[in-house]
Amino acid sequence: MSKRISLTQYLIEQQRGTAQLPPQLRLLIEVVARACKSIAISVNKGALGDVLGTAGSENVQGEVQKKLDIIANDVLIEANEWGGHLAGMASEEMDDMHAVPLHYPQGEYLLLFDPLDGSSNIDVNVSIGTIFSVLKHQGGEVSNDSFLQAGTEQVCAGYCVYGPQTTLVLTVGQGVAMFTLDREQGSFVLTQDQVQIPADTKEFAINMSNMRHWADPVKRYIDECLQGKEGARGKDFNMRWVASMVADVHRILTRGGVFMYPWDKREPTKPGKLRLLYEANPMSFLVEQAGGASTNGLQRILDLQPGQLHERVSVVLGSKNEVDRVTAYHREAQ
Ligand code: P6P
Repeated sequence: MSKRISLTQYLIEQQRGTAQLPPQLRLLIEVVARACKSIAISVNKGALGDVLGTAGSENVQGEVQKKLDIIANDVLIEANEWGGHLAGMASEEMDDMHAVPLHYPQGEYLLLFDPLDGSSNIDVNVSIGTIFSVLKHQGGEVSNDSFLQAGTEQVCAGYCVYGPQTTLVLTVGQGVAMFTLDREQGSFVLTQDQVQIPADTKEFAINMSNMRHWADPVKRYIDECLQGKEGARGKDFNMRWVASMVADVHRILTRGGVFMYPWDKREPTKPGKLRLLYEANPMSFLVEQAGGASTNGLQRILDLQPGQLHERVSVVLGSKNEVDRVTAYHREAQ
C-alpha cells in the first residue's frame, strides 16, 4: 500500500471525490470513530477498569445488559447528540429512539447502532465490536417510525472490532475501507481499501449446537459441507464461530466465508436472532460493497422493509457463490 493516510484525510478525499461526501456525514463518521476509540479504551481496561460483569438490568430484547453495553451506549449518545449532524439515534440497548435534545441543533441524519455486539464474549476476552448504520431523516418529527427504512436507504455503515487490533471498517457506498487504530498517534490509519470478498470459500460460520432446530435447506447445506471432498461439494470445509458477529464478519471481509444465523424452531415466531436495522443491514451493506451477498435465505436483506425498530431477521451473508447456493436451497424447498 502506498503512503498510509488517516481517516480524516480519507474522508476529505471522499468529500472532494465522486462520493461527494456531505460535510455533515463526514463529521458524523469522525464523531463515531472518536466514540469507538473511547469505547476501545474502556474495553481494553477489562478487570482493571471495573467494566466487566453485568449491569443488573435487561434491554428491550430481554437480554441481561453487561456494564460495557451501557458504557458503550452512553459514549455514543453523548458523543453524537450535540454536533448538529443528527436528528435522532436508535440503539439495541434502548427501547425507543433517542431524539437530539432541542437545545442542540438538529441534523439531517439518523444513527443506529449496536453499541457492543458480542457482549457475551467480554468477560472471556474474545473480540467484540460496535456496529453502526446511517440513514437520512426524511423530515417531520423524529419517531421510531423515522428509522423504519430499507437497508438500501443507508448512506453509510460500519463497525469497529475490538480485537488484537482495533479496526474501523467503513463504507459510504464507494467500496469498503479498513482503518487500524495507531495507539501511539491516537488516530485511525487506512490499512486496506476496496476490500473484496472471494466469491468462493471453504469456511462456514454457524452455531452448530442449533443443528437439530434448523430448517431443512440449512441442514442440507451444512451436511454437504461436513461431507467434505467425498460428498456433493467435492471439497473439505473448515468451521469458525466466534459468537461475535463483528469478528465473524471481519474474518469474512478479510479472507471470505459464509456466516449464517438462520431461523430455527426454538422460537418459530421469530424470523431469526439478529436485528435487522442495526446488525444485519449495516453488515449487509458492507458485505455487498465488498462483492459479497446477503439474504435472509429467500430475499436480499437490504430490500426488506422493516416493520419495527428491533425487528429480527435470519441472516446468510458472505462469499457470493455460497450465499447464492444457500438461498437456492431455500427457494427449492418453498
Ligand atoms: P449465539 C451476539 O450476542 C450476537 O448477537 C452476534 O454477535 C453473534 O453472531 C450471535 O449473537 C451469537 O449467538 O446463539 O451463538 O450465542
